[in-house]
This record gives sequence, structure tokens and C-alpha cells, in this order.
Amino acid sequence: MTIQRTLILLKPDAVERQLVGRILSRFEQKGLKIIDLRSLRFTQELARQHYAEHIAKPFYAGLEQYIMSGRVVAAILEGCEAVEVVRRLIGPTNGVEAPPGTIRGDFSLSTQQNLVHASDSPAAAEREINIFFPNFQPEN
Ligand code: FUP
Repeated sequence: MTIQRTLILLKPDAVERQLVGRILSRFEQKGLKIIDLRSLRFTQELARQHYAEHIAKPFYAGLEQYIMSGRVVAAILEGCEAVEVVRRLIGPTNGVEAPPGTIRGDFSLSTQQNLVHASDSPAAAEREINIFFPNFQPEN
């Protein structure tokens, strides 16, 4: 078991629906620590950087429009096996298929408006933490 850090985004639908506190408390309840947090608005450049692997996909235009549609909250979570644990807490991409008890399963009926992003590997977590928290200093 390894202590890891991962990056989450509470996407525009989570902020608009005022679910930020409830979603963050799920992670805290599990024992994960919020070690940095900020609110921001995506630019087109940031969307292209963060979702680089999806740019060529047919859903990208809609995804970009959605992620830029309102403010998001970005956070770094830390804890035992945090990358995998957080992915299991949020559930599968499509809210219709996500099981009850997961965040997407409890709050979303959509593939696009699925409330939360979480890094899907330790390498992705490192890349994404650098994007959203370029000045992050782990020892502080
Ligand atoms: P996830 O890792 O569960 O967030 O999902 P992906 O990395 O596969 O997709 C990233 C985002 O693209 C999803 F959160 C929502 C969006 N998406 C669509 O809008 N349509 C699709 O068919 C697949 C993904």
C-alpha cells in the first residue's frame, strides 16, 4: 500500500448544482486528505491540454463546450492508493451505468455531465497536478 496523490475536478454541473461540499465530503469521509484546492474557469487552451487524449474523438467539441461552461473546483487528494480509491468512489463514466453508492451513480444520469474528473493512473495524476497546481510544494 502506497500513499499517493491524485487530481480531481468538480466539473461545472457539480458547481452549478451546489454539490461541491457534498462531493468533497465523500472523499474526506473515506479518509482522503484535501491537500490543495482552487476554483477556476477553463480556457480553450486548458481544455485542450487537460483532455489532450480526447481531442480527436467525436465527443470532444461537446466536452470542451461543457467544461468551459462554468467554474470548476480542482483539488489534490492524498491517501493510501488514492488514484484507484478515488476512481472507485466516483464510478464509471456514464451516470446511468454507475452503481448506487458511487458519486456518479448517486448524482448523475449523464456521460458528459458526470460531475467529477479523477486521474486514471499515477502518471496521469502527476501530469494533471502539474497542470492545475504548477507551484504545488508537497512538503508545505
Ligand atoms: P472518465 O475517466 O470516467 O472521466 O472518462 P473518460 O476519460 O473516458 O472521458 C473523459 C470525459 O469525456 C468524460 F468525463 C465525459 C466525456 N465523454 C463524453 O462526453 N462522451 C463519451 O462518449 C465519453 C466521454
